[in-house]
Amino acid sequence: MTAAELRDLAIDIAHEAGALAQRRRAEGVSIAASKSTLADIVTEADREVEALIRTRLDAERPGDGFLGEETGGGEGSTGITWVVDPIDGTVNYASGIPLYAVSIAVVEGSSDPDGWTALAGVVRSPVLGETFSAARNEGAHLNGERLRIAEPGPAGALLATGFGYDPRTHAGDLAMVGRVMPIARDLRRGGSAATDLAYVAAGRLDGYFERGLSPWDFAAGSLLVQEAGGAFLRPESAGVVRRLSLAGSADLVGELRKRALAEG
Ligand code: LIP
Repeated sequence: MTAAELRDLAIDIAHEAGALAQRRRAEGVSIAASKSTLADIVTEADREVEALIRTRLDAERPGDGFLGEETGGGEGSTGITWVVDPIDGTVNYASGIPLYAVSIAVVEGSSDPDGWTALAGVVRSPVLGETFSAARNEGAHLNGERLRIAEPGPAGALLATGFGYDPRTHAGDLAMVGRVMPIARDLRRGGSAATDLAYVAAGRLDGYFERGLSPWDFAAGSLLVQEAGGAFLRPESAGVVRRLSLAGSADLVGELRKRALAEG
């Protein structure tokens, strides 16, 4: 399968998965458990949506690897791995905030972000009816319209960020925000990294920065940004806990890197 064919399969699966998430939302959300901290919840729907995606892939791409937020996974025999966040923005989802998305990426070479090559990515926002998609060297699109990142205007960069589920990390992240704000026009905290990255690709946001993302949070969004002419960077070495993720134009990412990593 070509990258474009893998993208189209991911789009089809993400649409079905998004519809299921929306149905379960309408029926009422039940919290299944807390994970790393009390705030880090998983709903029954997260698990059910991931199971649906996995079942589709087992049938249509037997032999491929899988790495999902809820069930983990492993590498397959084909060298291709699907990296899946069934509902990115779970707290939004559980709270009735419509900013959540199904994120599906297809990578080759490794299931480790430092070693993989992303081939295709889809971020499906079911409530807003938006499908952000990209295939390697084929560009990024929103519902078929080609996407291009934006450059910050004279008022500064419109940025998004996020905070982890461990309250002990909040002071450090807020200090980082303080170092970055001098170049910002304003800040958004949307609650879904995949959606934030899709909005950077679409030129709705100029840039994004956050510590501590998991591979499934950025796998699809990072390719969207790159295929829309932007840069996605995780500047620190693999051993750093809660690594920093940056997205935007190459110049903005350079400025974000300098400020975010400056001794605070
Ligand atoms: C969330 C990210 C968000 C981040 C949260 C969490 P989840 O992913 O999308 O940007 O701030 O801490 O990681 O848990 O909803 O899949």
